[in-house]
Amino acid sequence: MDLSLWQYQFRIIMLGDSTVGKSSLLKRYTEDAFLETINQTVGVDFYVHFLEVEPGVRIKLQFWDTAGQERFRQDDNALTSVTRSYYRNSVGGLLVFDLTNRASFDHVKDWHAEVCERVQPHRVTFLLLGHKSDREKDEPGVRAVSREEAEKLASRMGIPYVEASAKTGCNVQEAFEALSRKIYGGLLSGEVELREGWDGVKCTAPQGLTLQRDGAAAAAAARAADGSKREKKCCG
Ligand SMILES: Nc1nc2c(ncn2[C@@H]2O[C@H](COP(=O)(O)OP(=O)(O)O)[C@@H](O)[C@H]2O)c(=O)[nH]1
Ligand SMILES: [Mg+2]
Repeated sequence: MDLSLWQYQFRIIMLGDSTVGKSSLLKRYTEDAFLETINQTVGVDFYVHFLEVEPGVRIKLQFWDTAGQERFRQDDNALTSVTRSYYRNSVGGLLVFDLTNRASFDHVKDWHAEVCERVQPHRVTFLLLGHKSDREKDEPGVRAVSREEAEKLASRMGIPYVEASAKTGCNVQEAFEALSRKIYGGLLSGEVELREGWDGVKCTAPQGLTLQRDGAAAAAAARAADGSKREKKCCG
């Protein structure tokens, strides 16, 4: 299959404190690899992955991974224009915290609020990911956030919650695909709109979108919603 062929491109931002494992998740999803000593992200990294959401519908997922906003967020005035446009031009956001790091969980609502505010009046589709689930097996008592608590926060924000590990690969694909399918469902239902001059979603065949909306929208939205429930229970 020709890798350059795609119908939609979704731009997705990785959000969360430093060292929660954002880059590792992307490396696992896009290259199926894990490094114990991964380089700290400097500036902005891009990762790309292709996903066929339904037969014949190929999505180019473009992930933005930064260190920039982690460093700048203490001082709002220092936010670079790059970071601002990076938020504004995203359709999806993966909110990541480390299950063994309480502070990273406490900061999730700050990341969420900050992005929601910056993309006004538009909306970003989120998924909450509790990361490093592998550590629980070898280190009893290392978990600092219970599943119930994380699920409660996710439901308050109205978004799905998944626990995953870049180290073992558990639920990584499921998490990225649940988020992508949710965005696709929103696109078909009209909740996510294509906008002139906006890079959150790009479409190579706008008339194709109209046709699909008329024909298969309900079925595809249902499939997309179903995809978000597909978390495997392999994380313990
Ligand atoms: N045990 C465990 N460690 C992880 C996992 N993912 C990342 N790490 C480690 O956490 C550290 C920070 O990861 P990194 O991806 O750079 O985090 P980022 O700053 O959010 O991009 C690195 O030492 C990784 O090896 C995981 O799933 N399990
Ligand atoms: Mg990083």
